[in-house]
Amino acid sequence: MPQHPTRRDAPTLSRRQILIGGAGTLASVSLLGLTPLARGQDALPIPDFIKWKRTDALIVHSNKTMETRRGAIGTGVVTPSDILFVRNNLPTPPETIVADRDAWEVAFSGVTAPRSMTLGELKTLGVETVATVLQCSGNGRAFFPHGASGSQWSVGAAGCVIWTGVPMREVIRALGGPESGAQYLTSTGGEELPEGLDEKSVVVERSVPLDAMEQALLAYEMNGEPLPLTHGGPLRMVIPGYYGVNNVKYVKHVALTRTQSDAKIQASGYRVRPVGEKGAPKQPSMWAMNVKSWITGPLDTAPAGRNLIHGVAFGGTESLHGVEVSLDNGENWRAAPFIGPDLGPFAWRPFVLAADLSAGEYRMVSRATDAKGNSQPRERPDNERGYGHNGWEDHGVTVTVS
Ligand SMILES: Nc1nc2c(c(=O)[nH]1)N[C@H]1C(S)=C(S)[C@@H](COP(=O)(O)O)O[C@H]1N2
Ligand SMILES: [Mo]
Repeated sequence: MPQHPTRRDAPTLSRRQILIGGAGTLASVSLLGLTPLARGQDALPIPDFIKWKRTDALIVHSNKTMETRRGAIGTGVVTPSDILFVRNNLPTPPETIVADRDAWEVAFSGVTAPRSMTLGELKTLGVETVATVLQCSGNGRAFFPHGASGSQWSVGAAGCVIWTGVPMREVIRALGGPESGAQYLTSTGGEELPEGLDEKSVVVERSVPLDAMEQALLAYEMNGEPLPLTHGGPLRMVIPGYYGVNNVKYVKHVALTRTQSDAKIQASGYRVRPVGEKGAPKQPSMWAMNVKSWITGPLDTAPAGRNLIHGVAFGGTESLHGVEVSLDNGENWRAAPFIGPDLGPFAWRPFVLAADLSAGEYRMVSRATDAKGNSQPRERPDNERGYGHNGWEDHGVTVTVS
């Protein structure tokens, strides 16, 4: 049975989170049909578009956001599609867009010979498979005490997924190469935008530095199956090692651009800034992910004796050097071996530490280090929107052994 979140997993909402900004914000939230954040997340109804999922493995935060329960991850490397988190900014497009997948069209611009291509044609250009961690920028937001606005993700807005798709560099080559001066790869989502709202304020359009193109895929399969509509089918941009938002679903336009998109989601959204400040283009954008790990079991209680303490670790755009586990909130650390196959630098690695535990209360934490020597810090990186949390202390679990 999947475990229910502990109190640390589901902190009480502050007044600020319930009010989410001023009157203008509330108006646009209701226009988009978002369910406001509410207490008692477990009581929220299961939206139709995720009825195919194992909903007992998910925590539903709104009708467009749901995360994987900490205890549902298990010790396999790949996150099954039916427990993977979902984060939609807009209503999910209709099933009709996956009725004839190969007919899906993508417009390419910012290249020597700009034109549109169908998915059928794209598939003739090349194929590659990559395993990546898909993680929302705000995964861990619930641990910030200042009440960062947005989905109150604990650890479950992340999964390790195998993508198959067309390498972007092959597509650009087929189109005669980048136009001179191109610096960013800009992808636009294909959702129909709600009427009456300024397009730039709602469109999912993200720019990443052009060198990310070397690894980028236009993915049409996820975990060996046609990409589900929920996760961006028929076609999605995958930027290995980058935060979720850059992995644009239902991608309909890919442009090599001199500047970053002026869409809100790029210009002021997903910008790291001090608590209390507004987002602006000069602040760091949520691009490459940082090194991170967390324990996935045991949770809450465990029997005295031998226990297997397990979790997941990843290095963002770097491969991992290792991971350590502490049973006393960081006083003493022990290296925890990885298990299972290494699916490459962008995948996560499950780890397991065997420990003989006597009765008592344990604060179990984990700390990963990447190949460049970057380790998870103890503290959370305080910032207005609660992005990029990889502090090990908040991510620990308290386990009563008896
Ligand atoms: N077109 C489109 N792409 C999108 C989004 C979206 O709402 N629309 N959400 C982004 C965000 S913020 C995240 S975290 C991931 C979530 O991917 P998933 O829903 O497949 O788990 O998709 C990204 N790509
Ligand atoms: Mo996200």
